[in-house]
Amino acid sequence: MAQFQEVEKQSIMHPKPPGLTLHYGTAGLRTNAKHLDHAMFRMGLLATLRSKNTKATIGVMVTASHNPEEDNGLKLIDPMGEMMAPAWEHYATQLANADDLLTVLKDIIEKEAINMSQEANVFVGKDTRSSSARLSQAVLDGVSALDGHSKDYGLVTTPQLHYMVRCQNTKGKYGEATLDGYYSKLCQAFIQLTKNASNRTDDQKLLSVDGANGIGALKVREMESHLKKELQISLFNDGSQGKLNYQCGADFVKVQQKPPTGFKMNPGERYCSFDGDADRIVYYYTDSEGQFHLLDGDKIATLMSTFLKELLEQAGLNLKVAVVQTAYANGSSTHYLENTMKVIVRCAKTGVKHLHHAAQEFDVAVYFESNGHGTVLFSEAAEEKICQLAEDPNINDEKKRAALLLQNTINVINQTVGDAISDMLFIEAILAIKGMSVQQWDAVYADLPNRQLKVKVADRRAIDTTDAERRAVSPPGMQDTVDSLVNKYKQARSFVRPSGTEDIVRVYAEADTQESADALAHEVSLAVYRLAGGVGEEPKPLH
Ligand code: 16G
Ligand code: ZN
Repeated sequence: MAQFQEVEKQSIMHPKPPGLTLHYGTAGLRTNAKHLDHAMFRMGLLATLRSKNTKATIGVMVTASHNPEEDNGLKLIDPMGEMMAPAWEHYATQLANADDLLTVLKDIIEKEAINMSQEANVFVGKDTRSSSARLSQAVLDGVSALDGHSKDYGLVTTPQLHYMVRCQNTKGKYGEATLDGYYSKLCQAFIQLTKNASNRTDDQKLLSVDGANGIGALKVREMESHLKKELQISLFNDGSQGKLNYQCGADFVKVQQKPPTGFKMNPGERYCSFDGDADRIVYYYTDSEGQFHLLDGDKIATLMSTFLKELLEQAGLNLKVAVVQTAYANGSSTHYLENTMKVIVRCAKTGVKHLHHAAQEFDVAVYFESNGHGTVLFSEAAEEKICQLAEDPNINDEKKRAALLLQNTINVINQTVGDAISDMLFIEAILAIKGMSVQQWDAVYADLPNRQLKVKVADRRAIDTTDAERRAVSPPGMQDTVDSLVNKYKQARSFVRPSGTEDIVRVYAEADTQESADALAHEVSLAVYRLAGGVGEEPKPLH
């Protein structure tokens, strides 16, 4: 076939470096940008096949999120704006590593019974990395080699591209597949929501945003005029001087538990940080003693789910709210949600696709990883009930207000994936409506002190887990040891899991004091080292 000849010809321009193996994992493909050209071309081919296979538009986002500027990567986006189906992740890995490209390509076509005369459409976007322009061109080359149509959105955040894909495939029902459409939908909903905040002062309209020197900063700037001064953003780490993700951004703030560099914090004021592709957000402030307070994904999920539950009750709608977390969620947040808020809490495996999937089972579900990636999903039936109620002329004022707030909430949220911009607008609207300060939000519950450690082992697959990664089933004796160590401390919890992104085992521990959490984390690390084949020096105590 002429198509395959074209692929063969073009692939010569995108040679695979010998001996390189890549893996399409939870975060897509990710490595040093020098090694990615061939993989990008090939993922252009794969996206075209996926488009023919689903008879819908597929997205390809070129980004390495919170990784350093030298890295790059790619994520494929399925028709409803969600992450690509797991079966195809396997094809992505095979194709990226194939020495005989055509054989693997034909194999996928045969296995999925793809009709090669079916039209294909692929949306492509990229972040601000210096390598992104060249690499997204390689994706576009891949699409055209298989006669696919492509639309290059250029510089966009990851969630913006997810949004475009969903808009395109739902024929405008979700919104218009343009940046202007995205800003208009979200900002109009935000302005409608904040109209309900009667005593909002000018001070409460101010927010400082750390753009991680990345794409999020550019896009916040682009959005500003749509906000009509209802939110006044002071942007720092906007990319004009600093390096992408370097000592700034959501990942830095969460992992280091300290403010980003690049500005001075004023006590009591509200700050937030995006990550390098703006699909994560965390909030923070310092108190009058200079103490740093972080409001992570768990605090965000609590704020959002509480707001939604209250509104649904006021609206008299019998819809269940659930929160989906991972094992990393602070025990205090889970306790508060289950016992005080009385919402359903589910624990999913680490990785956005697992949370998203678990959230799809409920009427209204808030999902968040502690690291700040998350969003809210409404089932189709829930959306319909809310819209019907909002249009019902025979309801009282309280119900009407709640129904309209819920309707605007649906519109401010990007349901395809965690979106720092959309999450920020929703959080700001909730704080405004509730007249809540960041300190009051923080005081809803107190985080249990916790510690995360890494252990190097010969083969991290020696650790196998169950129960959403909360219990180890191998190596033998591992879980019993963890259990007996946990029993020594108060309010303690600990688990171990192999990392999906690094060649290490991760250890998490929490307890009533920082000393206890640190000691427990160290003792569990030692157990991993001894039972799961640790390499290098034995883990040392933290104090
Ligand atoms: C990936 C995941 C992120 C998860 C992290 C865990 C996506 C898009 N990203 O970055 O959600 O928190 O991996 O890394 O799913 P780990 O397995 O090394 O702990
Ligand atoms: Zn990201």
